[in-house]
Amino acid sequence: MGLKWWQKVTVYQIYPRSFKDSNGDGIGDLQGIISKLDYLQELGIGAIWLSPVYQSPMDDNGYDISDYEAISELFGDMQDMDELIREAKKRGIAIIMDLVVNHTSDEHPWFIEARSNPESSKRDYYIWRDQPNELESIFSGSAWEYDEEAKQYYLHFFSRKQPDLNWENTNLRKEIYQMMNRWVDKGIAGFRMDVIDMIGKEPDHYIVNNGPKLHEYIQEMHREVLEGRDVMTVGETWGASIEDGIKYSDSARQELSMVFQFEQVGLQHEPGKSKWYYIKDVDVPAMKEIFKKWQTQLKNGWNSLFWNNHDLPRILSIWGNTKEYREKSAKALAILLHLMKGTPYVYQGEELGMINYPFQSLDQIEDIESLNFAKEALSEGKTMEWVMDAIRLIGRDNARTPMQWDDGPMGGFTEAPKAWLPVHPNYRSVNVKAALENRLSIFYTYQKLIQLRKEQDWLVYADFELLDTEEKVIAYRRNTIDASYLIVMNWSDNLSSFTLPIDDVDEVISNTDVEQVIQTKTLRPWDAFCVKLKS
Ligand code: TEU
Ligand code: CA
Repeated sequence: MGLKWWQKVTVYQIYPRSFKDSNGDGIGDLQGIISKLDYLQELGIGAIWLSPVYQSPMDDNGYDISDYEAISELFGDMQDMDELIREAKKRGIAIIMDLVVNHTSDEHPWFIEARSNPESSKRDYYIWRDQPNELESIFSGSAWEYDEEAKQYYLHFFSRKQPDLNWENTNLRKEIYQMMNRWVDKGIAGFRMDVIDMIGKEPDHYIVNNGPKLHEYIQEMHREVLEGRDVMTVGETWGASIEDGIKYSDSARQELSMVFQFEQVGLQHEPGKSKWYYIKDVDVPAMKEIFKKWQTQLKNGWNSLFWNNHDLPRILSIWGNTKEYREKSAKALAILLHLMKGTPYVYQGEELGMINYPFQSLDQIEDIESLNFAKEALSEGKTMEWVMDAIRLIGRDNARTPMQWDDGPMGGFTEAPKAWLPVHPNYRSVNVKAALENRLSIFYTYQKLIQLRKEQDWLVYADFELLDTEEKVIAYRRNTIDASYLIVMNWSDNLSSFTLPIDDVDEVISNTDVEQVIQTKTLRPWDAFCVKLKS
């Protein structure tokens, strides 16, 4: 099998609200993104995953869509969108749209018609019951909402303004595929599919993810939209096991290019509990096992590689070091991840080493998931301190504070005196302008990793072999028939011992003095490197 274009690119995720504001309303927009395409080209990325820019009442920042084929006026219009696709293409950057088809907004015309008329053909596009069961919403509370107009309960796994779609309905599926086709015709290069593992749900049987018809629907989508088109698709699949990963991404099965699996993210919370019961200390041995599994057992499937997205805490704040080793730990985590097998993703600001925001009180919080959680937790007797601690570490707004462009007012994000979320106070030193001026910045480590991905095919092909090392050290080899690469990282603020198998090596990338590691057989805090082993 020949290489696919999406096996050699790095994807950059943009959260449009927070990337760059062009018109001074404190909210990022499409023209803002267009104005920064040269920057992204310099970073070297091959695709942008654009979080939703569709028309939306913005109850969940655009993941509640009221028109799949219109652009929210907050972000611009369809002309701006066409311009973005065109301008990105000129710079060798493909646009991947976020596809949110597990649910719509309650303001989508389908839902408006469905709730108002039981006879309408749209009624069955959603999931109605006379009585609710015990299913809970991921955003707290019951998953069922009584609708006065419909005189029935409808299902919503996210906010009550995000009614779930009923994928059992053939016409609904057809409408979705037609909409997707029109987007591909427009020149986009693929889709990131929001909670796609939920579309096969069977609410009466408490089946939410991985329902019995899930893969049937995805194969149908493949036939109706993706077949014969050179697009890339990535499914968001929180609970995917390795077997599920193979089902989705083995190309012979004609489903998706790859999925986001979240097993490593699971190490951030106590097993079996909600994400708000966090574990800050990283379990490095468990992490090694998860990497080993996904790197070696996916057979003909394909991985995605990521630390961050718009739902997760900034990686340095939970698993790196935000103080004396901020830059070094950022580079270490990047080197560790990007040299594995799979398509790497960079979330905006990750290439600068952005960190969580020091939120002080609930009135600084915008995210509906955090606000609903706070309300529920406080009503159950939890203290405000406990709630704020959890939000500060795990809350989604941490990933959503404005991108830091320079050391001017508002970090260069907006001309407005205030943005929709506050700018992180570290913007004076952590910003794009400063990063570009410093050859040793985190930015250039990412630039080099992205370049390697484009140039060196072993990153795609080579086998993965986990090495047996000290607890806090992760080391793996990538082996081809005629070459072997060694990647090492010390996930620690302390020294760790490590002996290279041979001392005649060629350095590929590092954040340290590899010669010194060889001589002292010691890794200093957050040391990371890749070397080609000679002979
Ligand atoms: O996220 C799916 C999802 O399950 C998240 O809500 C996740 O559990 C949580 O945010 C972890 O922090 C997708 C989108 O990525 C998210 O932004 C949306 O809010 C959600 O779907 C609904 O569309
Ligand atoms: Ca704006």
